[in-house]
Amino acid sequence: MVSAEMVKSKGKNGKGTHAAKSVLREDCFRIMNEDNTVDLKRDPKLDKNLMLRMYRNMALTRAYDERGMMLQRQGRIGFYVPSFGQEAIQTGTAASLEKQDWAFPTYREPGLFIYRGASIYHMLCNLWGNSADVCKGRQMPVHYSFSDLRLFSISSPIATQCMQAVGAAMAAKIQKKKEVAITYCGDGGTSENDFHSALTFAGAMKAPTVLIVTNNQYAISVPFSKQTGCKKIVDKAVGYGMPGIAVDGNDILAVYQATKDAVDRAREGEGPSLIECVTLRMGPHSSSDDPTRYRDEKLFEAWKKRDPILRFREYLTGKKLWDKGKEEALQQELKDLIAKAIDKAEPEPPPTLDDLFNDVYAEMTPQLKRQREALLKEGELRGKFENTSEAFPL
Ligand SMILES: Cc1ncc(C[n+]2csc(CCOP(=O)(O)OP(=O)(O)O)c2C)c(N)n1
Repeated sequence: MVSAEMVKSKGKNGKGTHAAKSVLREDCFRIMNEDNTVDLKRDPKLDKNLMLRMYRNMALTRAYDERGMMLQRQGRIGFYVPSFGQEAIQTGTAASLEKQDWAFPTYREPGLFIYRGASIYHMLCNLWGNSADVCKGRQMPVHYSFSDLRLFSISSPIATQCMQAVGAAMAAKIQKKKEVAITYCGDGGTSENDFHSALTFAGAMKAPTVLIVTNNQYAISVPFSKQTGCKKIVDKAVGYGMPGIAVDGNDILAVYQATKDAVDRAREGEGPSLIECVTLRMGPHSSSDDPTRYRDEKLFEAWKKRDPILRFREYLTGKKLWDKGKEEALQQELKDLIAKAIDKAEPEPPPTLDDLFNDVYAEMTPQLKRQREALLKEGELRGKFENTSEAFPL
């Protein structure tokens, strides 16, 4: 098994092996060549079942995103955030974690949730904000939360999850538990105070945490060049006293290897790491955004050829682990799986008014009780106008 550090240091010698023209920054750690082959010496030779699981996860994430956007365009859900092009980052990092580890993701990591075992049905229930949703409709859509899978509820204010992850990592360290906390943020998130506070604490306390920055080159419409005076996010690692590595975010083998090394180091008490996964956001920021108004189309076309799913499929095909028949069967299976989950999730009833007040405290406070009673009364009164066009009080 090669390690990210080994290959990185060999990068200069091996330059010729992957120097075919790429839009990717030169400094990025990569295992796959631009033609999606892997040189024998660099091949991490991952377990076949692990690789097939990773491939399925990427394909399911893509299928889920496509369906999510479609549901929004059909007016069946209000909002969606796709993660097109970022499937290798989500899956590669997720695959490097153990069950006991904690994850503090952003809204653009559905593949992490899927890999760790979140059901598509429950994820869809979040999109509808219905009564079967884990949070009973009290979170934003696409802000999943699965505490049983150690997937922390997603924060809307960007980068706030970085501090939460470092706190969890510090707690694990104090309790002498072999648990690692991984967190994610975008290039835009690195301009937030929380990002810097998180790195300061993580470095100073040697917290067992891995900070993944997905540099997809845009924060909504703001290009990376306007985000920081630094050329690379990874350069910031040195200032906080931790190792940093930039990785080809569209090369799942490289993402997995770099994250696995960092997770292992954190678990062994060697402290935090910063990983910059370089990619391009291939879809809109969200279903409310039109990227064609600000996107560099040439860049988009160039990265389209580096689709992480296509690249990994070609690698697996070269290893005789995948073929056309298997691909067709998988696509059908995923289509059916999502359709079945939609059929079950869409008709679930909305949350009750009561749910606004439940689950906040173990015992409801007197103030909340009064507010609840007042609202239920209002609801009953409004109920009398059910057949008019007047909207429900919420
Ligand atoms: C503190 C804060 N400021 C602004 C916003 C509005 N906002 C939502 S997403 C976003 C862009 C984030 O970009 P980036 O961190 O690069 O992640 P990406 O969306 O590209 O995955 C902004 C500015 C917010 N949610 N929180």
